[in-house]
Amino acid sequence: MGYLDLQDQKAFRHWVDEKKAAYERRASDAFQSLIEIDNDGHIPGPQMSEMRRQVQDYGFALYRMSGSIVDHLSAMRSIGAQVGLQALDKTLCAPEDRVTRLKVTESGRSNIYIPYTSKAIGWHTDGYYNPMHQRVLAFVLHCESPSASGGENELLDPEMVYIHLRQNNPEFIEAFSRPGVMCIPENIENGVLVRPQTCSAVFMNEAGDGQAPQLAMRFSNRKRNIIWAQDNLTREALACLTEFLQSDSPYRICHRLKSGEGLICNNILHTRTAFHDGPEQRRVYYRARYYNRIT
Ligand SMILES: O=C(O)CCC(=O)C(=O)O
Ligand SMILES: [Fe+2]
Repeated sequence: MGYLDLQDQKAFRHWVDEKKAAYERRASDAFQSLIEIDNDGHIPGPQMSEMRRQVQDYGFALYRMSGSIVDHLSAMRSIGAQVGLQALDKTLCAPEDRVTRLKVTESGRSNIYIPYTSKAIGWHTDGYYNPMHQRVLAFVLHCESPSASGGENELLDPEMVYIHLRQNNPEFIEAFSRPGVMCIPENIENGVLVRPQTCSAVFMNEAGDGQAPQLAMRFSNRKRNIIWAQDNLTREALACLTEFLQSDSPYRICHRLKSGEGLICNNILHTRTAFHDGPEQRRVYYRARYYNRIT
């Protein structure tokens, strides 16, 4: 039982009411849209409670470190550790470090991943191509230095997407809960298998036995390199989802991080707009991915 159970309409309706009430609180003047923390990343007690509350309500929280910051990287690691995030994702690009420095790569390589360019990135959750035993359930995105212009992030809580789809047609949830609904083909670079094919559901409940539901989502709106199940229900579910992502929903939050600001989240949907680096104003972000959630 619980609000992710399609049979339990009562729990679902109650949860929808709670989620909507949380967005009404967001609109009030008292709402802390940037939680102030110390310049070494330490999160004081009241701010910690607020951060956890916001992650519970919206899937994410934004923080701002006050004062001059000596070491952005260690501050960001400390932020993750304080909210209980431990297992850092080993990415293709930062195998030894597990925290990725995102900035425009100037080398002449033709197959640079989009995050290392100044291009826009469409709606996705992080690590949507990861094998099932390395599911990215949370990430921290921290800004050391913003671009000269552009490079905003839009954020959307997968729980609001789930609600929208279920209210349109509960069968969309069934379609998106099938473990093979979305497949990412293997990745071969220079003849070497870097990653095997991965198939998964879009919506997963990460809760252990007896725990409250914990919705996780895997998604990318890229057209290339994603093989969707070829049935009508999946096609309709995907159309409904895509339309929602393109619409002006009140649950989408847009923010451009300034130096010392960051996003901490349970791997919510996000985008990035294209940006321009100036000669003395280059965008430098850090990104850390985790296999556990903020609870
Ligand atoms: O650069 C950004 O703002 C976000 C990058 C991103 O979403 C990613 O690397 O997965
Ligand atoms: Fe991302």
